[in-house]
Amino acid sequence: MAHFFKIDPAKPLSEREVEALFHSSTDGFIIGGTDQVTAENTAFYYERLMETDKQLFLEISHAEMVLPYADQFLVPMVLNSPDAKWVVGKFVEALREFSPHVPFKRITPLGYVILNAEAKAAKLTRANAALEKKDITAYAELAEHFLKLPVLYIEYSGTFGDTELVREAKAVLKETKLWYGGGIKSREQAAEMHEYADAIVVGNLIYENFEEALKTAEIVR
Ligand code: 1GP
Repeated sequence: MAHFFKIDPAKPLSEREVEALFHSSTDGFIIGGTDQVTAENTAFYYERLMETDKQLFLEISHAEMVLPYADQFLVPMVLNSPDAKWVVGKFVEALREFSPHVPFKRITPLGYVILNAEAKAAKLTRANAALEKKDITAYAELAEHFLKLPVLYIEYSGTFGDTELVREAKAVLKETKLWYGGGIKSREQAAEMHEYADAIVVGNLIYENFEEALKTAEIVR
């Protein structure tokens, strides 16, 4: 069971806040965002956060975010996009360009299922967010048995998700871990989702209510 903070390189964090995040109970940090993410702001936050003794992942949503010195990369494949570009196409392009210098051992592919239709990532990838329990179970089985992905990421960014749906997905997973992210605004919500997911990810709350964001990490103490 784990808790991660998602740090958006396009949003400001003070030195004091970075220190407080370091001293929180979280298991680690994922640097990732959708808008206005550049090589410069990604490097700025990566270099500040790399002093942590917690886990630190760089989630790649744009090629310019790739920092060669980063230790662990997360690569999201949007399983419920109808556009193959977001499932495999982008990665084939990147592999063509960077082969044979791709550090496969430092890359964790994430099978994203985006379930908030209003989220920017959902719009960008045209993800089919109108999924029923049977669909989400099918995606979970696809991730585990066909694609053999290490992580299925249920993404509700901006809104708190359906715990029942998360529970159904988790019930069919054995090897593949379930990470949940989206709309966690309190310690209570963090604890609730944490019952079903192997890891929860807290993003926007860091920028909306910093003190409450810190409290969400206490659930893994
Ligand atoms: C975003 O899933 C994360 O990718 C977290 O979502 O910003 O809504 O917490 P929030």
